[in-house]
Amino acid sequence: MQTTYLTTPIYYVNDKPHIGHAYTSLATDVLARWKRLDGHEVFFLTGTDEHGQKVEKAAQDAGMDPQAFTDQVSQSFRTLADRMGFSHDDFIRTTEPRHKAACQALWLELLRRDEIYLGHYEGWYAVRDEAFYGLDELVERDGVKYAPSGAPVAWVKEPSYFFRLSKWQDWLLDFYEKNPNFIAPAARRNEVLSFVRSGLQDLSISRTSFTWGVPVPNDPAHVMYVWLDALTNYITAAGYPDSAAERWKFWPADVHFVGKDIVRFHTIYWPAFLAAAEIAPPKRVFAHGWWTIEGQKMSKSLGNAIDPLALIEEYGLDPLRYFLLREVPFGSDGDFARAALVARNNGELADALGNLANRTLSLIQRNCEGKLPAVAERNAVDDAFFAEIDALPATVGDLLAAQQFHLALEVIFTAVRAANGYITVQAPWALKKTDALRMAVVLRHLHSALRVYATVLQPFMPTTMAALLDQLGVPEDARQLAALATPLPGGTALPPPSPLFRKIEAAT
Ligand code: ME8
Repeated sequence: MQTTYLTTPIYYVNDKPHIGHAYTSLATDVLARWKRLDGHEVFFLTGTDEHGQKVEKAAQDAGMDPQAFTDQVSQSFRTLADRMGFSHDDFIRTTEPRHKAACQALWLELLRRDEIYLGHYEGWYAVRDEAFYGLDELVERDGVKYAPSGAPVAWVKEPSYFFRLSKWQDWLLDFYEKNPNFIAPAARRNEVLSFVRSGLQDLSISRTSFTWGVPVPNDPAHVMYVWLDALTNYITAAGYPDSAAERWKFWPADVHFVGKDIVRFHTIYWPAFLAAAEIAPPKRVFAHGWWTIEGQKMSKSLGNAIDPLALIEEYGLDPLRYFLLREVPFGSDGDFARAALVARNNGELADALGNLANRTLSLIQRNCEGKLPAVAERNAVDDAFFAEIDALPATVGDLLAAQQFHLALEVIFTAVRAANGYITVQAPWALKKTDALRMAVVLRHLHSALRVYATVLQPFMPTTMAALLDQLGVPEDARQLAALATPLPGGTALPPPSPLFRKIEAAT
């Protein structure tokens, strides 16, 4: 069986989750579900990043012990994953013993290969990003220096172990060249290339001014730099350092989904650490864009961070999942506006898809005694209608393989609109008296089309599409992509339809 390994970033537990975190994991979930539908054995990993200065400080601010604090905040990410319907196979926490063991094993391997040396770090550090910056990257306002992310930086001076990153510069450039799909989208790839070409310096990979981290083996005055610790999670979960582990077959990861803020860590440091330990690098890193809220940056100080749980409560889970991936091209920045969610829900889900299903299934109830008409021949008009539908699974598969979620939804809904055109022109309600045979054929064709839409939309809207497939009479073991090749037998009894989506009143 083909394997697929997909990951989300592991999220910092300094604060509770918001819509940005839900977004990255949602995209990963949709691809994981699609691959399973396509017969792959999937390993989908998510989790929380619990060490480092930023989390330690958040625990102090909350007046809590860091472990108790991370236990609590990590749980809120787990709750989010459950409420968003994510289908992850593992939820990793970096404070778990398995992860500490993997980090220490990787460290010792790098040390053994002379990829690490002890030195002294002096430079700029942003706790908010947990990142080191060169002076040339900073801007100064009112006497404070800021990183490009907007995070303030502070001068750090402490003994530190270094990773020989500079040594891997040429290897990295060669790797990017040979693997043009490693970094997507192209704009991000170009940024990384120019950063690496401008020259890499060795990377500080331990800290001594605080203790909340994985202790460096044989030198416990140092804790590992949180990004070395965090990135290692992707191999911890696959069983590292045990290459005989059951899950090691999933490595290298097929796609690491990340936001554009953390591209450098995933596409420079991570493949370099792995190459230095002679571990295969991941196949692809996709960096999506940034959500703003009603035109404003989401921030703690503005207090406008959107709680996904409240949105689920307000609009329902599947309309939210649909909207997030439909509204904005995956890779671009986007704005979260409630009016846009309402418009997509009402126009595309309730009107185009919901009404099509309801009209078709109601006619089958009323005019065909609730039984699915037999498989029928296609005439020329039907052939034209089905050309697009027959190609849909392959087209959607190609678009999802390129992480083009919005385009996948666009082609599916173009096909749904074509079916609305077909039902209007064929007017099966009028055929009842004039040509009952053709009426049955048209309804059967519409049913077949709906089965395709529901099947390919399952990864995006699992609950609602399960309900639609129930209404279409598709047995649970016939919901894979491959099952589309086998038509349902004519005469299958269909339950009376009920509405799939509700229209949302726009706020005035
Ligand atoms: O960076 N729009 O964790 P983090 C879109 N622990 N996506 C957003 C977003 C927004 N406004 N805000 C956050 C870390 N995200 C590290 C990762 S991985 C080995 C370690 C998403 O809690 C986006 O995916 O700051 C971003 O990369 C991630 O949350 C950052 O989460």
